[in-house]
Amino acid sequence: MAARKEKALSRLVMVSNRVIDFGAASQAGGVSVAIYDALARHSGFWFGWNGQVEETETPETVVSRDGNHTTATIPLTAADYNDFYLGYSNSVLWPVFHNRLDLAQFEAGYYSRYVAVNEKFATHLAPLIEPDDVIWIHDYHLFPMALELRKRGIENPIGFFLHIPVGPAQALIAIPEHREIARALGAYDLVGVQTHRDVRNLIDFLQQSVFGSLLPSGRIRACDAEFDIGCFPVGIDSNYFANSPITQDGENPEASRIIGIDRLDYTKGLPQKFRAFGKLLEDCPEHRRRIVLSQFAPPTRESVEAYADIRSELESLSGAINGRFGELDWVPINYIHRPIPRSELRDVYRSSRICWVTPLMDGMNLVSKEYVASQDPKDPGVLILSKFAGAAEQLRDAVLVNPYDPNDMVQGLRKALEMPIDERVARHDKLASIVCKSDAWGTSFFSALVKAGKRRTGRGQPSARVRAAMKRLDTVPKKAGPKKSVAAHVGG
Ligand code: GDG
Repeated sequence: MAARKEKALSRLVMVSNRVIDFGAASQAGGVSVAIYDALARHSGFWFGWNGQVEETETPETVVSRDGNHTTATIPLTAADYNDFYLGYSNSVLWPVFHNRLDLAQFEAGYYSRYVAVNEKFATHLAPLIEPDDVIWIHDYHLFPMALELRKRGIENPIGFFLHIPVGPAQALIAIPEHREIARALGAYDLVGVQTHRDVRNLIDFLQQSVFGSLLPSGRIRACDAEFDIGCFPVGIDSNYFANSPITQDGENPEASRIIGIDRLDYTKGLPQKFRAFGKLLEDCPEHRRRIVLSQFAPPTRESVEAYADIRSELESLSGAINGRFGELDWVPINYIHRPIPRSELRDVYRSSRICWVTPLMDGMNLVSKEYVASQDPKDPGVLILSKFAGAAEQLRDAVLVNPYDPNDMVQGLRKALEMPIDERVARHDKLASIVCKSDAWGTSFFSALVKAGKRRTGRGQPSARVRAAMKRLDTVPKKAGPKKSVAAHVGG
């Protein structure tokens, strides 16, 4: 009811680094999928980079319409692409937030271009904003966007959602510009993250970097600003995935398929998966010829060195395992370095006996939810899920594994392969009931943002409520415990 009213009154303005082509056959990437699904439920438009590199510092905003969807896009320059996208976003923020300080390139001096592209986005977006719009910024590329929009006079509610995990505060404060990032969060009304663990880590980071504190109201005070932090686990359009006519193992009754679908990223635990698969074939000869691992790993960010390394590591691992165990009529690993068309996704999920999801750290992981939603409830497959995926906080009835531990990975795979039908059905029922509810993600973030926006009556002019909260701040113990914050901040 409330959501319908909001739809009639306010436009939802989605902003992300990359706007996808709605007509394209296959789209790999969880952020685009999540935004696309949320925009199907709200009127509004999607602003961001069109994926083109053009040498103009003063590009025009191109507005286009495709069915019910409207996009407004600009190109980036080669320097923007290099320093903002490949550089600061994906060689500093991405590895650090995934707790991979060893891969972060702090020395490269990408930060000024990172801020400049955020300024460019804000300059092009600000004239498109109407007074009742609700603005929702996505992901680590755009931390400073709200600050830049505020500088341009935008007073609308602005929310931020971080799709990636929040690594430990000790990792985040290694970023030379970590105080600027913390300060940028203060320009939002609501900051959403995927899990309770992320809420705890983010509050810890704000406390350590800019002496942020948790107010009795449950809001956060940091850098002269006050805002909400909430946990909003991203979901999927489960109805779309539930409608597949394909049955289990329909294509190849001789060998059960274990499916993996991951962007080719070093956070996804793919070498660990391949090694564990080889170990299972070694340790349990009875499973040889009876299973196939089909791993789709579409390329991503190939100009970043760490991504080229993972590609060659996987090629060599799959080659070695296939060479060792393969036979004339059986190839154990089917490794496909291309995207699978979205139209084929649900049938592939449904016809696979197991989905094996092994990230070393992941914000949520939509593949795990898509697999659950695609199953035949009477004869469902088994989800094996890394404990370190955000989805593991919700999907407790998956077979949970530690991707760093080869023995645990092999045991998890054996358990899934040998699981009796009644246990598969019981686990699937519980998982499916959670996944079905998860498509309220966009609506719950939107509603929380509208509420958070109402609490603010003007920047620099604290409302009576904020003034009261600031007074009470004196009574807040300096080290407010994070446990309380988690209970106070569960959103969707
Ligand atoms: C980020 C966070 C968070 C993948 N390969 C193909 C393909 N995909 C689709 C999947 C799924 C999406 O892309 C991947 O989403 P994930 O959540 O698994 O992972 P990231 O891309 O890393 O997403 C993640 C997410 O944002 C949302 O907040 O969950 O933690 O890292 O929808 O189906 N789609 C097609 N072909 C492929 O080959 N068509």
